[in-house]
Amino acid sequence: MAEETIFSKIIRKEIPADVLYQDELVTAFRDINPRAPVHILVVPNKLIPTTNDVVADDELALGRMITVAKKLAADEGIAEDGYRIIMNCNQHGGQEVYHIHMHLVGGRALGPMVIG
Ligand code: DGP
Repeated sequence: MAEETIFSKIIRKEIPADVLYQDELVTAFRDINPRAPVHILVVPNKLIPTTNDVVADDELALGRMITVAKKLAADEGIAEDGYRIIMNCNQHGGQEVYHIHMHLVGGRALGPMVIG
């Protein structure tokens, strides 16, 4: 059984967060440390620690994450100019919170993808 992270508490509304969207599969909230004018995290409600742990049964939630990101990009007014979607995995991917999440980042020109 994977260990819960702060994101499970946000999903259950046990700690505050700027939640923009929630349904039976996913939750979206603003990143506490935004790297751009728009920086939203879209997470599955189910605890999946990393993308290595994804199974076929998760495909509905993972697809929902994309459609919710698309909706939020439109709501935030960044759809036309564009944005970036990022998922980090494990140490080399720079993952800090072990509950998979999609970063939706935009609101300025982000430049080429940097691999540091
Ligand atoms: P990653 O490096 O991909 O695991 O990104 C984790 C992100 O989670 C990071 O951008 C900061 C954000 N984050 C961490 N703790 C909290 C929190 O308690 N609330 C919110 N809203 N965001 C958090």
